Amino acid sequence: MRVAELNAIARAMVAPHKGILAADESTGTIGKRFASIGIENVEPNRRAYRDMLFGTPDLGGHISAAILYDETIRQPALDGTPFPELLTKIGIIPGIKVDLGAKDLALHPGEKVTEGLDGLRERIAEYVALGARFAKWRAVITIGDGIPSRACLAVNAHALARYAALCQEGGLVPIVEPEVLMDGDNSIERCEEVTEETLHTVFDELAIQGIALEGMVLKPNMVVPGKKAPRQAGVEAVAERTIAVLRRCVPPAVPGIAFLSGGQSAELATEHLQAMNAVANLPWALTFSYGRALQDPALKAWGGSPANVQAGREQLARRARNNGAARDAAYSPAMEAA
Ligand code: 5MM
Repeated sequence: MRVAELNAIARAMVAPHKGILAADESTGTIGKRFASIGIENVEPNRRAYRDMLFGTPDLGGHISAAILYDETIRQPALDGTPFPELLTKIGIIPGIKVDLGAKDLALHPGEKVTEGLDGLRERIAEYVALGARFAKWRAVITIGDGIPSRACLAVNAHALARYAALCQEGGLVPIVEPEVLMDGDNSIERCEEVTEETLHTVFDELAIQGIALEGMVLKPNMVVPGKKAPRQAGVEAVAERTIAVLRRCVPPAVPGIAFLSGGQSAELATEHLQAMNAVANLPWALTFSYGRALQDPALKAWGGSPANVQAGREQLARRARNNGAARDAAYSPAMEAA
């Protein structure tokens, strides 16, 4: 596929008023989400849950694209329409998580490397035939004593770039997701340092492997202190440090940056996005590609019961609307009451 076509898809993924719904939880991860509301992790429940999400009226008004998991891209909605077809009909671009998860990195205790490159060319061809227009691969970087190591950054950046090359060759826009986790007790300064080194390493490797930056979307973490850090940071500090790091590392040829939420509360993730978009003259579109921060309120309201489908959809619609406003720097917390 030509770079112009990849670029058109990437720009549509980060279009004004809109962002990306990350609904690509693997079977293990969705099991943890379901456990939090006491429902069983079986195929009919996963199908009913994704049907609840994707059936939200007017979802395409604020959701540009949805990331699916292998099971979901092959699954029909409750009315029998395959999920990718249902999404396309309502103006949402279907995409697919193609990594096979983060595994322990040999000789580097406490660190991970994401696997899934073997056979990826063939899997991409199959996903294109199933309707996918973009893909996602997530690398996980942990902050701790003496980590991340250079080895961890190098292997994860290399894998991200090889994945991105296979995607572009096969006609999919790669979402490149190097996630610096926010689980520890580190300071915001340390997160800034590690995020900067991670992004530099990733963009070096993307350049080495010939990736067309115009045909990709970056999905980074925001620069935040670890969840267990004694000193938390205000919204403005997070926005300033995140923008500063992105300006140092991300070439303006990249059409858009779609943040992960990483465990932030739903409303805080929206406030952070708003504060970043309030900064003038950014060289890229800045939007959301949230999983938990879009889905958690809907998951809780739904609770696994068909009687609560509408309640769940109302919660997802609210998060999509408010994050869509933050994408345009038009959000205020007062909108939560509306
Ligand atoms: C939706 O969650 C994805 C989970 O994938 P695994 O099942 O492989 O762990 C995850 O990659 C997600 O797309 C991003 O981390 C963004 O989600 P959050 O919840 O951090 O916004």
